[in-house]
Amino acid sequence: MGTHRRAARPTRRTVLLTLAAAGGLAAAGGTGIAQAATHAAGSGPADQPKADAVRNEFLRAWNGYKRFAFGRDEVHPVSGTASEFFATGHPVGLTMIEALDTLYVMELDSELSLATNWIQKNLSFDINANFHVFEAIIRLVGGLLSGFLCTKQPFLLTKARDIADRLLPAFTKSPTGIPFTQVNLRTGAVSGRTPPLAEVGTNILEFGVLSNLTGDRKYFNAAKKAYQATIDRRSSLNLLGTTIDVNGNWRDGTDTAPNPPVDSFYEYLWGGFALLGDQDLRNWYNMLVGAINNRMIDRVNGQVWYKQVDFRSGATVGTEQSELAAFWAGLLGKAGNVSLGRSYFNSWTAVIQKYGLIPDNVHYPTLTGSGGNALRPEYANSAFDLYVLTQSQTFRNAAWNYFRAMRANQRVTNGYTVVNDATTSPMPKGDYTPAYWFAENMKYLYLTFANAPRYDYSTGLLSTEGKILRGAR
Ligand code: DMJ
Repeated sequence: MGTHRRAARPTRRTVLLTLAAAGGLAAAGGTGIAQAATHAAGSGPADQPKADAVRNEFLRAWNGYKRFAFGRDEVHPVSGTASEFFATGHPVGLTMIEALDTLYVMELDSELSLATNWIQKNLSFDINANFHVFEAIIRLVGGLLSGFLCTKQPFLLTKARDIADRLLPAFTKSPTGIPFTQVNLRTGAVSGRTPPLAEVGTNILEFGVLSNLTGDRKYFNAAKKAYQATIDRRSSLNLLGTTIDVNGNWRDGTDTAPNPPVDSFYEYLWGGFALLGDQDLRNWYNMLVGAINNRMIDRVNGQVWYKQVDFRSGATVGTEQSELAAFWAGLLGKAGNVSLGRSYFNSWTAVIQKYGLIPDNVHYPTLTGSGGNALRPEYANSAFDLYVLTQSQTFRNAAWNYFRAMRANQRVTNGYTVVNDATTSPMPKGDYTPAYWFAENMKYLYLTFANAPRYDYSTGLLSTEGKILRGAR
């Protein structure tokens, strides 16, 4: 294998996806999430110069990782140092695991071999340290699974199963099935009794795929039980709080969707239905997101935002939006409401037009941003989702503007870095490339422009961490 790159397939792989499966149930009322609609899912013809530009920048940063942090979790490209994400002193080569399927779709095959060889020879999860369950599932289980689905190398599945088995006590030791937040990978000791909702639900894709690949339902069953235990405790408005303890008691009274730390709880209801065909997940998505869209949408100056509400009374308690919520635009589209997804995407585009990069937080009534920019992928994620659904050049243009702003403000000699303040000019640079940048930002951008032959745009499905869980070819 080499880093030689085949020409992108000229043919457009387009199929009419009937999204009626998600449709009908919540269409009443205008703000329902699922409309009986069909959309052409495909890539459109490649925009090769832009795809190449993205791939070159990925490779430049990957070389920075190899130079300063090979075998470590994450790179600090300015100082030329490295650090661990999960546990100090216990590297798991996180950036390599996160990058596997990106290397695959970019056809960087010699780099992919380097990473898989390192994983085969060096990666062990027999670690006497607490690992964060949610992060380990989306990054490590998901990364190894997508690596397996791309390369078919069996040891990647073996290692995915190994870490999943070590994480499973977080679910099985809970009285309700709502997971503890931390597990000691060697001893199985659990800790952390109050997960936010994203940490409760963001596992059914990885665990569902693992169950399908191994024939053992215990992974999927644990994930679904956690969802069921939480959704059973919804309010009479069909809204949820933010944090719930392992005994099933709410620890706050605010529904903050689609912001973190609840964001991907909802993403995985739709994704779990789309990938695994589970009808309960579809019905839960429609019920909960229908209520969110009916009660929490706040239209300000023609823009769509989501206010925070008391989940029992529906009373407004906040008007903030996290940058991470930008993924919601694509989710709405995938689940059948392209029109609302487009509107919400436009709100985020207004933030980009004002600041260049999206700051961490936005006070949306005045469109005032605050904070840095952690090289996050959510806007590019939605641009990709909406582009695939519509093939509208609008979303390719938006993705290109996002890429150009990132290149202008966050590029350093050996890669890319977070910035500490995204509201000033120039933006003060930090010294850190999060591993998810290799998994998400650059994959979404590349797939948006490339018409990549190794990705099936008509059936593809990516996890919350940008892992290809269906559609590798
Ligand atoms: C990623 O780890 C995942 O997208 C997760 O769901 C939330 N945020 C980060 C990137 O911003």
